[in-house]
Amino acid sequence: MATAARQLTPLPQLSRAVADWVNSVRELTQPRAIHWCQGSDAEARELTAQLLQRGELKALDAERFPGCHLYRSAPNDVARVEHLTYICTRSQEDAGPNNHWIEPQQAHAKMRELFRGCMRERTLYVIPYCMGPLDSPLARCGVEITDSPYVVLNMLIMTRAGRAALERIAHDGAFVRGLHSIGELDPERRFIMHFPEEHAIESFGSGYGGNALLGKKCHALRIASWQAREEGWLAEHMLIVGLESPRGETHYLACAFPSACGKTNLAMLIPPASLPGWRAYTVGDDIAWLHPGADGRLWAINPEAGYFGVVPGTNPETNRNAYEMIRRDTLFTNVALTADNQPWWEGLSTGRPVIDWQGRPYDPAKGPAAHPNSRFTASARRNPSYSPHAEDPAGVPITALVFGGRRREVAPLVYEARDWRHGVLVGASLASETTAAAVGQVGVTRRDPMAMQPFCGYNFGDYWRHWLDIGARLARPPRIYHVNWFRRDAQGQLLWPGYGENLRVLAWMLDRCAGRAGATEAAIGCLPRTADLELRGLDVSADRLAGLLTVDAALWRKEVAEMREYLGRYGSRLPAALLAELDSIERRLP
Ligand code: SAT
Ligand code: MN
Repeated sequence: MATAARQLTPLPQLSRAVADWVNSVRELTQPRAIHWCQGSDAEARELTAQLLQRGELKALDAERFPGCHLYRSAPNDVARVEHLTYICTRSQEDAGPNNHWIEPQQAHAKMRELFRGCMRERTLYVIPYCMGPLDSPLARCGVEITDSPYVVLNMLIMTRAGRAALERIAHDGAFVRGLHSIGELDPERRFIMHFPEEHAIESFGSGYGGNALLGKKCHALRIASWQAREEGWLAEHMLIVGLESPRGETHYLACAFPSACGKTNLAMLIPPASLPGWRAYTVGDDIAWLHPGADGRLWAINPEAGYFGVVPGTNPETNRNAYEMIRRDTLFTNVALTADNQPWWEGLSTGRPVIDWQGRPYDPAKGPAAHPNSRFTASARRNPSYSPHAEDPAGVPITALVFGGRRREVAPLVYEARDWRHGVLVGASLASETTAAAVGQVGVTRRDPMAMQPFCGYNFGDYWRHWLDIGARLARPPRIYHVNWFRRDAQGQLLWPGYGENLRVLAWMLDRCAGRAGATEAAIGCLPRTADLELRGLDVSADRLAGLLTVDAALWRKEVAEMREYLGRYGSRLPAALLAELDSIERRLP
């Protein structure tokens, strides 16, 4: 690789800033060689071959999974580490109660000591990348420096990386600096630091997902949310899906859910056979950058070029598109293996695991065969439902915004906010039961406003104010909804079948936006009556439907009180408008 490195002399017009930064990192980290990523297929093939040779990647059954590989992370490095993730702003108030904070000079000093000499014997990879279509004015660029070839392989799939991005950086004159080293993968020496005021990221000691693929959560959400406030747009943890109705109209929705709550499945939704004439097109599955357009609508791009999706549960019934997509040219992380070298995970009805995600003989007593947060990395272009408009430089116009959480009770299947301001409160009120995507206890309810709790790069109080300001700039704002696919009955049974059937709820929203569907007004917003939903071919009893659509006033009083307590933590930074909205809900509750 060291020789390949020399082939790409940094472009003559390469911004001095990139060259100077790479030089200063080289002096600090002392790598054996430097490799400038070009983004070619040949480069990805060569890197893959090296990792196969070093035993860090394993080729999967070439007949049934052509071009697919398995990577096993360190067993203590399998998810994001929110307790080790910091926002380092000069003033702690700017990071807010929603973030861990360290003073920036102190953070830099701490990280400098960790990075000092850490790449001796290693190659330093320079990955110039563009978040968003290369020709989109809404796209923003970054450069990640890493010593992990696994990170490079992922970034080559997840972003537009290489020479073209470097050219765009030279043209833009700006980029986000992301410095990453796996260090010794020691959880005691692991930190993910963000410096929004400097548009910089420093990540040490983890090689996994959101901790290490710096274009994703670190740049496209934490730093971008800050950039977005400076520049007048929104960086959100949202999928973007286009729905074509039997009338032939296509509308786009952007939907926020916490990690591992089914964003990828919803983005790739397959309409049920009983709803003929509908089609779904994926624009993005995780992150949306939303810009007010000259026409008064909100326009969205997906900054990413691939999917880093949860594997367990993926099967032909839950997500046929993903199931087909990951049968070739896919990088699997932490799945199990069958005797004939096929990847295996919980939720598959065929095959049998013999080797678990840690490479040990599979023993059910030791836990699941695939890690619950095992992932696939696949190019978006391989998705059968990839939208023909996913790469439009202007993005796609958003008709509705949807917030969703994983709640056993309280939140009904769906409700509609009265207006933008109420919608911002609905987003700010989002709460969800935790999943395996982050280290920590699974299944406890926590507040996760806009599904951005782990990802907002500044004080939530300022962020909600920014949301209100954006709404004020939109002559034709999207309507805002809240959904809960995860409501359960008293016995703990899920009430709603989910997956493709979710289209019935989305179709109601789009009909509402077109002024075609009815609703009933409740204290918390508007809900569909059973008659307002298209239920043809759906096997859900009237009792269960009633359960899904009830608003329990006593539970909601408690919810409102919890919200008031939660919002109170933001003190003077909290926009008064949100409290006024909360008061108005409380007044309406019977
Ligand atoms: O590890 S990632 O942050 O990329 C995945 C997720 O938590 O959504
Ligand atoms: Mn996510």
